[in-house]
Amino acid sequence: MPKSQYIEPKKMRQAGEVKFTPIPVNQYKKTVKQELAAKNFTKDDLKRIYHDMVVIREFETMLNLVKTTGAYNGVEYNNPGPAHLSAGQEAAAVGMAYMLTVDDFIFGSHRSHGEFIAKGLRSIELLDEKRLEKTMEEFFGGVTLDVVKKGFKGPVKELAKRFLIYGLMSEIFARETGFNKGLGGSMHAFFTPFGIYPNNAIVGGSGDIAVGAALYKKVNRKPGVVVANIGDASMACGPVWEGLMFAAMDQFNQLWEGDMKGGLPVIINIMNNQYGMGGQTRGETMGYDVAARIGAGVNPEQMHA
Ligand SMILES: Cc1ncc(C[n+]2csc(CCOP(=O)(O)OP(=O)(O)O)c2C)c(N)n1
Ligand SMILES: [Mg+2]
Repeated sequence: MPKSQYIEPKKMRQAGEVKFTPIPVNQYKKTVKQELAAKNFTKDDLKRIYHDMVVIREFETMLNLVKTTGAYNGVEYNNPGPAHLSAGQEAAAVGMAYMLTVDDFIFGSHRSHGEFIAKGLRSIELLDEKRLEKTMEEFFGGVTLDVVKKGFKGPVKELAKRFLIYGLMSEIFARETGFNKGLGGSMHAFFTPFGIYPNNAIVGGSGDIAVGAALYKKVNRKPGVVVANIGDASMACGPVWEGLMFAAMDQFNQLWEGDMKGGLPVIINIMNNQYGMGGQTRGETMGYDVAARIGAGVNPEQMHA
């Protein structure tokens, strides 16, 4: 109990109102032409965005065909493991990763292949060739790299893309050459050299783990922010609320001192596809109407929602 924060009964019991400010929703309406004209993006930026979206879609199309037909492009394969796909959510994944650096961490859900690939491609874009080569060579003694470099002649960044896709695919297929030796699989894949922290089979599991990672970054003065990519239905989960409350604690602003003053570097990114497993969130299983409303009650900044 901080003695410096005296709670004055008279003031606390004064009549008043709790006020909320409007939360903007669906404000982004620009076209590709407008973005180019405003010079917010170059043609190459936009091509990269589209490229990364297509890579994600094709990767998951491959998984879907393997699951449903036992083959992809004439190669037969049987994958008895899970694969929760995110067709239609590619833009959300690429947009999430677009401005991030390698120092920024992402955590995912049971449906996070897209975010994994988007963050991986973004990191490959940012890292220089030497560091990419070193990362691939040193990863598990180069077992993953050995497979992808066989017969490949091309730039290091292209090799790194093959490494990313193969490492994730092998992981989903429970192979030893996967990023986590096949022990994590679709829902627990990670590759920390690119700032990709684990996906999570526990719905909302990343909603509090990411807050812990943000606290780690803060108290150790590490650069970067942490993103929790979680589904709309996870907003009903207790751990997510614990994470939200922890991230918004007043003490960060009121009691922490010097360069430690201020909130945690965390972004709660709700991948809102309007459904959970047992129903639709809006109008049925939740009362929030719009997910961004949840931030409104958490602190006076409304979690910057
Ligand atoms: C704690 C927990 N409860 C229930 C489940 C079963 N489950 C798997 S996915 C899912 C729905 C998740 O919905 P949402 O968070 O909106 O993600 P989406 O599937 O829409 O991407 C549920 C309930 C689980 N994995 N973990
Ligand atoms: Mg959902």
